[in-house]
Amino acid sequence: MKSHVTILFLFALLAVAHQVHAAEHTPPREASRVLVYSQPARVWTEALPVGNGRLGAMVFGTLAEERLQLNEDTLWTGKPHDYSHEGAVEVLPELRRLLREGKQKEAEALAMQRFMSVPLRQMAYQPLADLRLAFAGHERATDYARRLDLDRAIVETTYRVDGVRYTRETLSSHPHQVVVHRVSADRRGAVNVVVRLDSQHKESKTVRDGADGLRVEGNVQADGLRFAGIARVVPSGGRLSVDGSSVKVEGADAVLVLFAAGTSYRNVQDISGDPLAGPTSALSVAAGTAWEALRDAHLADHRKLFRRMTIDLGGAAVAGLTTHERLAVADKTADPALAALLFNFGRYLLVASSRPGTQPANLQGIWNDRLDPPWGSKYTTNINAEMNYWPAEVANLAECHEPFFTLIDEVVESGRRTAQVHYGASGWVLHHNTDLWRGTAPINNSNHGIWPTGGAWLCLHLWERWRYSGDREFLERRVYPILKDAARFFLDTLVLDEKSGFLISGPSNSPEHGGLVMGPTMDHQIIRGLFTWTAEAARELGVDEAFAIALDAVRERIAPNRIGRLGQLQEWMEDVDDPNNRHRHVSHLWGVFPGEDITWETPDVMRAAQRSLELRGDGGTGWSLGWKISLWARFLDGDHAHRILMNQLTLVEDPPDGSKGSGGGGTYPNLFDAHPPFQIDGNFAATAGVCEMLVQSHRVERDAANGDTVVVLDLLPALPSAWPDGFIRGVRARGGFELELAWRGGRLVEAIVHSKLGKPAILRLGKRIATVALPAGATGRWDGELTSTSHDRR
Ligand code: FUC
Repeated sequence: MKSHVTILFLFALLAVAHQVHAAEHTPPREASRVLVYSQPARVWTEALPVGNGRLGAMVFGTLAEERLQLNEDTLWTGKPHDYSHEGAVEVLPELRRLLREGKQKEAEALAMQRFMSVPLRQMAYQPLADLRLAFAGHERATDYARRLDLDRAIVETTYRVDGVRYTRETLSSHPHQVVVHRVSADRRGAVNVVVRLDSQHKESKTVRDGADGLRVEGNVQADGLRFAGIARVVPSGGRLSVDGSSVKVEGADAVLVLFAAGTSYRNVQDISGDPLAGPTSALSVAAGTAWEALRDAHLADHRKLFRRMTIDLGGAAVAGLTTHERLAVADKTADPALAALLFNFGRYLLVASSRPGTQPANLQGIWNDRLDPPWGSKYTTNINAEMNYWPAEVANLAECHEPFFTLIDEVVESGRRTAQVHYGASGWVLHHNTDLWRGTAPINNSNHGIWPTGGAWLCLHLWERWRYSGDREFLERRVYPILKDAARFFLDTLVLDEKSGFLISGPSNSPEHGGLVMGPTMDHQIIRGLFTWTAEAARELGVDEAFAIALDAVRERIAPNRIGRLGQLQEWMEDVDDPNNRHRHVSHLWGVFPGEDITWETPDVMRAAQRSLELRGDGGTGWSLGWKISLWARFLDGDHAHRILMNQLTLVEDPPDGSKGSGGGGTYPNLFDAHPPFQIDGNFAATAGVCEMLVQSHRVERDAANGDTVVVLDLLPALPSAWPDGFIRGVRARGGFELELAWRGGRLVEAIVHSKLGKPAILRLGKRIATVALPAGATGRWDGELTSTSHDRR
């Protein structure tokens, strides 16, 4: 072990297990947990999302007509398709030659003709249907309130009409696979409603379904996916009548509207499924289940995930303000609970958009109201799709990561073909985007679509799962084979740069900046990472020693990070960074976060990376801001990270005319991240960023004698002065740890460490360290006083 000034020790093992367990059942305070509004949604980005991973609804809470805008996560344009461009590999040497000769435009033009995906664009995620519930006369409502309690995952709208108090509740049930909308009143027989169901798709039709339902069926395109949605109306008391297009309920005490949907998607290759099969069976169960039972099953299921973490960043002077109003004054009011609310909202969204067996969260999670959504609401892999999953392990929602692993399995298959057809290479490759059909070839434009390291970045997610879980079987079966083949692709495609003598990647680009080039810094960081993880995995599994040695050797020959004339980290091989450039992508800082190519072990490179970030400024699109939070956390500057988080909490509003707001990044009234337009990645990045500010676990100490590594649990590494008092519970750390930290006046007062795997670790607070040696399953507690400032550990 490296020698350290070990000031504290005393890591007492105490029987705190039951205490930790009891705490799991405490939801966070209301200001950090509940979104509150005093008006119905005027636009989609004011409506509130619910989701069960697969079925999403945006709830408007509108009075005369409630609208639930509905999605199902497998409804996309297109059909099974191989996007590779036959003969692409023939122009590869020419592309490299042109780029070496500085003929970028010629290279881009040639690539557009011969190297790009067929067709050039990938397919788009689609809306499915809308449920509309007409409440005659309710536009006269008073005492209106609308809320989303993140601990309940139920949108609730309450108001009075003519002295009657109405309550609407909407949830998307994972256990029952239905969206449930319940309307009740505090006077018997007061619920009157007309339910309609429609779809934006031209080729769709709504018909009566049995004695109490409506069914919409259609297809996205003639030879594409078919879909079906069924709404069943279950009144308590009153009269129900159905005609071809609506279900009418009069004089009921309460009404349940149950909605289920499906498509003909079976898997990437097969769209011959029966869209009605899933919804029919889900509804046959749900329609016979009482509201209370549906609700309670939903609450139990949701809370099992959501309550694994609690955060408190301090109080708020916001009593009586709506969430919309809190956002509007966020720059003038100390409201740390708003940051905690955004943190919790990110966890809520991951639970709602990504569950085992569903599609992974796309650019909009699962919520999309447009036939032509921004960027197709696809999976952009040069930052956005990965960002969606940044919180998955650290914020204790590991099972929500699984759909992303399945996507990786699928792009490995299509990516093998792209590797062969476009590069004549073994292994697999994914460029900067994929879709439901798992396209892997370069899309859109050669000036940014040809970026071969998307797949390698996905490998980091598999690797992180292993580091957090220590699941050796997962490493052996799922992680290693995929990493190995990703690495083989780069062994085959790295080329020698005569000028520098290093191996470089290319043709490629530094996403999405500067056009087609050879050797962008980001590629080299990712490939070095991939080779490191792959070699480490091989050694852990005791296989392929020669391959691991080869990876180590090649890794040393890849172009290193370079410091340029401005003291910056160079984004490219040449020192051409423009100090006035504020581009949203900070690709060359991948090595700082989420990668670990650059750490404080090499302070000069770390400082250069920080200089690059300073030059790019504190603005950006939603996701760009989200990224900068974690970057500043890794630079150990909590106040700067907090400043960026506050920039993200800038209110952005869509105009009521249906157009989309523009400008810098921020947050919509419903807390959705504003690129703008809405893009969910920034929400997830904010959650991950807060974790990174409070705990970091990417560093290891190496035992000089035997080479064993020990994880360093860095406590409050970037605590901002704006959060002097608080606690976080349930945050995970690499090496199989779960932590609970409490701090007061900016000083850590208690650290509770739960070890799942019984691995050793070093607790680190500033320059002080303590050794953790807990057996698997044990919990230890340190309650002395520790001081943390964000700079003293460099
Ligand atoms: C990348 C980004 C854009 C946007 C898109 C979905 O292309 O550069 O800002 O987030 O993905």
